Amino acid sequence: WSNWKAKDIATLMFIIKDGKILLIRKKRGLGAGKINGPGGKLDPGETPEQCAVREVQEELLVTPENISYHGISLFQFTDGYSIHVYIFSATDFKGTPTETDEAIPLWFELDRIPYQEMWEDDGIWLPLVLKGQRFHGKYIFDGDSMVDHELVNLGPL
Ligand code: 6OG
Repeated sequence: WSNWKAKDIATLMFIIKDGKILLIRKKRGLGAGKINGPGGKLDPGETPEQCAVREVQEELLVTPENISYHGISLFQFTDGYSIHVYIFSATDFKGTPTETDEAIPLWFELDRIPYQEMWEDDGIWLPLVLKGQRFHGKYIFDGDSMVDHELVNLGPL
């Protein structure tokens, strides 16, 4: 992984408020059909946090507030594709989560997160987001299947 460089850089944002987490059913792009956090690829000149906010605005028409940075997840697919994802959470937001061309908003109780409808890696690191931890993870995927992973917990935010 030392000379590894991702093809794409992207973000994920998890809004967690009143004991619930705001997820999306993704309508297009990588992982279409799955449940995930809102997020997407970095635009030129944008910081990861700016991208994370913009993507939630575009996908759900809400603006996350009181944002924390949790760390990165690196994904290598066996077909050669790779993506570096910066992960954020927020404890508040402005606006009303609204369906768009890209996503359907879904709220879940924190003990009912639908891991079976999410990317396989989420079950490994999303619990650390909920616990307010920082972390770095690396994951190898063959299509939709995770074939290897390494996760380092870096402690509290
Ligand atoms: P767009 O195609 O929407 O950007 N993403 C992943 N998220 C999780 N939880 N696990 C993965 O494991 C992922 N691979 C990609 C990052 C892609 C979006 O999909 C996320 C971005 O938010 C393989 O522009």
